[in-house]
Amino acid sequence: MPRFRDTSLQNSKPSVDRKNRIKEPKNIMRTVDPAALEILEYTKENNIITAFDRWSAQQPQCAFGYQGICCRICFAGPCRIKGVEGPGSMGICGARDYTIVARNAIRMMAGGCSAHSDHGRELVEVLYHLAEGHAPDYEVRDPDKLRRVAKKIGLEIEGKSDLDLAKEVAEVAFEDYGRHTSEGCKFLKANICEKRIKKYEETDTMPRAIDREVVEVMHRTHVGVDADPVNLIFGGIKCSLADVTGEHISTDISDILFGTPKPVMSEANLGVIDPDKVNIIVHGHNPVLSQMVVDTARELEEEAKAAGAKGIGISGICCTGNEVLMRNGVPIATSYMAQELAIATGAIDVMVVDVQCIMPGLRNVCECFNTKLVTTMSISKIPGSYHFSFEDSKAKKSAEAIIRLAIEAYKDRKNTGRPVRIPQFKNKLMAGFSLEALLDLFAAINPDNPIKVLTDAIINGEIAGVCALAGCNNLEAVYEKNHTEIVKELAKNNVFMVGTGCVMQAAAKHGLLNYEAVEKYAGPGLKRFIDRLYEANKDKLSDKLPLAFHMGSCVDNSRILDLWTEMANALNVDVPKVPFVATAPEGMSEKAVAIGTWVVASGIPCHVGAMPPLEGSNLVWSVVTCIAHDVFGGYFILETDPQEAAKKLLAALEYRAWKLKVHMKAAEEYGTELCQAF
Ligand code: BF8
Ligand code: SF4
Repeated sequence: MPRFRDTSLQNSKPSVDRKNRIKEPKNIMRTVDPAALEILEYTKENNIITAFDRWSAQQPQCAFGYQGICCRICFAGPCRIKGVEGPGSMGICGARDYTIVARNAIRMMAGGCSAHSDHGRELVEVLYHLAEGHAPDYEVRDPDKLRRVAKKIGLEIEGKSDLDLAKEVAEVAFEDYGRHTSEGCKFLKANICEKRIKKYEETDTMPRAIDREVVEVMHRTHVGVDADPVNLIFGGIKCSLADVTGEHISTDISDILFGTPKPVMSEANLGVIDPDKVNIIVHGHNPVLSQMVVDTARELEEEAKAAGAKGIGISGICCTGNEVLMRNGVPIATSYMAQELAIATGAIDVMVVDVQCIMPGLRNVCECFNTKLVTTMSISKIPGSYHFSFEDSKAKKSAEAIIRLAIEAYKDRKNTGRPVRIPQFKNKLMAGFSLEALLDLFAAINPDNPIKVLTDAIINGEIAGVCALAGCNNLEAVYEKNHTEIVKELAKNNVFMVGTGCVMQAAAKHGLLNYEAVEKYAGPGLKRFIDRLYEANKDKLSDKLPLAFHMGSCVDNSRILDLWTEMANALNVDVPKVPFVATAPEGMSEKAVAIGTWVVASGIPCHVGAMPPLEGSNLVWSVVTCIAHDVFGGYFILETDPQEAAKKLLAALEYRAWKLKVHMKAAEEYGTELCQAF
């Protein structure tokens, strides 16, 4: 770990111990979101069970599982680590706490990698089928991005048609899933700096192929294979770097097929729902589905009006919501933890879902309100819901059928006079900041070297550094409390923030993604920086810039990796020297575990605000919070208190900015190379 000015922050342990972490477990009103609170009052009165009730019913949760020392890898178990000595200190096979914790953790990484990468594979397949003429409803909407991506991964682009190039890009991507040699994944190597490539090669963490690394994790964690916690964790890192490869493929191909996001205005929270429209919520992750629903809805608007509705109202939840927000300005209904509460407004006609973060509990709530729940992917079905198979060869037809189902459900809702209750809370937001869009803003100030606008602002002390906001909701933290408190605290301390996923939906819902938030919360340096960016770009922006910059869905964390890579290259250092931190204030999913791990392996301090199951092994704990820094330059900050977390993030930024400036000054004064130590 680096040495901070405030030595009290040096402690790698969280400020609150396990027993005191959860306050009032029987109170289900665990949120600071006023819209969610209003609906929770209603669900409570009417005995409608949601995640908030189920979380409370699960308390207290099993302490073995919570700490990661329950092993169910073979059915001689389950085994639990019951003490520090004797036979009870090991599983039946002799696995120690450190083996069990490390094995469980890297299996989570493999789960995350599988989810992100299979999402990416769907996109590669659409691109490939499009090039082959078998996906007629899709097109290359951003041919410039296609050429940029092709060039980056080493393809010759001159004289080739879009479709020919699309096919070649898809083939390279397919190869990244199943290569048999060990030269490393192309979509990873093309997007990281030379020094990181060397680091991963030296530490044997360069992924060979995405599928292979997932399989290897499953193999090495099988009963009686890898028992060495450090070796296991390095295997997990390799798999997590395969995860970011899959994420990068997802982002690049989504941009090629659906367009690279540009700044766009919208709104967020349940108040965006208009009861007089045919209301469809798109939920899940894959834009292959949601973008088609959005495009098709525009064409069927008249049918909805003929049914007596004002039109078709689409809103989003989770990352597919972020995808269509970024490219079309589709409003955000809410985020992961409140997905059932959106249904409990009574105003939703169809919720259409694809994959990931879709609660099975939705089905019962839909039943109460006659909302049609539509699954679309063969690997993701929910008993009792409708299933409309979504294949890229007939994507538009499926989208039309889903929208017509919603129109029928709307008529039914109006005929039965079903009451609706829509909390009147929503906030204006600006999103759409792909890396291209961000660099475009910087280019208005420095056209020759746009990224220098950001790095200079750090070097001259105007801003403290950059923080990436990412991740989920977890009721261990009060819903959206960690998110909002951390954003406000970092803003006050002049941190430039970018972000993805449910944390950005929280920020949007709470009015933190607009200029009013800059006026209210930004420290003087950050405000000056954001104002300057706006002044230079005001001709092309429809509003002033926001407090934090929404970069998209969770796979779009790849855009954030590109941002720190640009910064590292501009500063002529490796990533661990860049004043950049990350936080998942309410992390929850396996995907978040994989992301956090590649963030750390990239050389970035990464805070997680809900406790991952690691506390059962001091050894593993010290590897991820301390030793990781020595090897990769990044490390985990595991801290459940949002104010303490903000202090630790700020300390990490202060340390990095200070050290970078000292080294830059020394290099200048003595005419030496810039010191690369971190
Ligand atoms: O991929 S932030 S709860 S929606 S896992 Fe899920 Fe977490 Fe939300 Fe998006 Ni990401
Ligand atoms: Fe128990 Fe070992 Fe089987 Fe795990 S792998 S359940 S520790 S016997």
